[in-house]
Amino acid sequence: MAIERTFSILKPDATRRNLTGAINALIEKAGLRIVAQKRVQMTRAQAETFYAVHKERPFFGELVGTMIAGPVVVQVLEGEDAIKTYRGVLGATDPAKADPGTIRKEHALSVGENSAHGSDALDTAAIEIAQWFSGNEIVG
Ligand code: DAT
Ligand code: MG
Repeated sequence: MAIERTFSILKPDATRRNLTGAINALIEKAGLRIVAQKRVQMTRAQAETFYAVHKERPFFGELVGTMIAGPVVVQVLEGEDAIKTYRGVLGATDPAKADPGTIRKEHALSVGENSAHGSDALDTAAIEIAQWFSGNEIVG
């Protein structure tokens, strides 16, 4: 295992319900350090680029609409095995299938409004971090 960085988004359903602190507490409890964080309103173009891998999926329009429905908090998380660790903290994509104690089990509303995003691999994490943060905004 190694110290990694992963990219996280606290989605509009989380900011709308004032849950960013509760989610950050779960992130920090898992040993991940929030080394960059900012609140932004995604544009439609930014959301479409971010989720381009899903553009042929039937839920793509709903997904983009959900991501721009309100502000998000974009983050870089650092720690041991951060990508896998954070996917574990997130829980399954569908909150009904997520384990107790995970962000999605405790806070998500539905598959579409599932409160947070986490990168799925080292290469996608690097791409996603670079999309949202310049190097000097990340302070480890
Ligand atoms: P994850 O966010 O767990 O990596 P994913 O990459 O498969 O999941 O999908 C990206 C997001 O798209 C997911 O967080 C919520 C949305 N999504 C996925 N499957 C969906 C579905 N069947 N209906 C509606 N939204 C869906
Ligand atoms: Mg994904």
